[in-house]
Amino acid sequence: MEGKVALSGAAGSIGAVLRDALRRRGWKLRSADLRQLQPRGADEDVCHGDLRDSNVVDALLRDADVLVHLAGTSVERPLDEIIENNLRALVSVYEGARRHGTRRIVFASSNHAIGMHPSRGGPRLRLDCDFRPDGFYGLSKMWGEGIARMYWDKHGIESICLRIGTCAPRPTEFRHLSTWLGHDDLVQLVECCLRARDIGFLVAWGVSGNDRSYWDNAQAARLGYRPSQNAEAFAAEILARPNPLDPVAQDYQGGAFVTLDYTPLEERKRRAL
Ligand code: 15L
Repeated sequence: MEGKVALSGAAGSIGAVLRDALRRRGWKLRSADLRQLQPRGADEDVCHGDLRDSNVVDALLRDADVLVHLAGTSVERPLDEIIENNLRALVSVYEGARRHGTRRIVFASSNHAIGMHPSRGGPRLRLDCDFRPDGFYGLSKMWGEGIARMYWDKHGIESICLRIGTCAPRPTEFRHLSTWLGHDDLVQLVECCLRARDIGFLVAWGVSGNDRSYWDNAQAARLGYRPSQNAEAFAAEILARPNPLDPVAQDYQGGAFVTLDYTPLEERKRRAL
């Protein structure tokens, strides 16, 4: 699978890392974002616009073997915005993949699809754990993984759903000791997703080799991803600082997303009286 790679959301924080790194590694890119981009060389062409529009999707997917789909709302937002950007736009993208015979979509899912799992006391979560979304954003990633599954089963479009943790140059707080995905590992993981053969449908955790990881990637071994980064290297400095999360957020894997629009236990008890 060495043809052109379409990259949606190329101007976002993860997109910007991949855009440079994939080109440096010899991939030919079509980079897209809502905003107009300038091509960075002969190995890249660009397009822009709203992916709910099928003409924009056509421009994105024409002659592309594989799409790395990062576009969409990436934080908790009002439901209508999530529905438009993450639900409707994703159907539009997969319908485009049918029109263009796109072989594979690498879909940026998120740990927030499982964010209500407790952060302490259990074994690492396997990829077949229950969905426990921590908000509308997390719910939209369940939808995304569901769409990916359906378009493989019904239309033969391959997907790899990456449940990304905290993708950042370095971990900066206690939760990140578990959730961090370093940039080198991000690039390695995405290249594995581009190169792996006969994947069909697969879900993988987007996480570095953190000693304190919440997640177990054993079921995604056939991707060949071997993380080289470990948040533990930053543990001493992080542990010397206070944990910025409130006590409830500390109890759940989704961290601060959990306590947005959250009913505290005391209030639930009062209601039950
Ligand atoms: C995500 O899915 C978000 O896009 C990002 O903003 C971070 O909050 C990250 O998860 C995380 O959980 O740290």
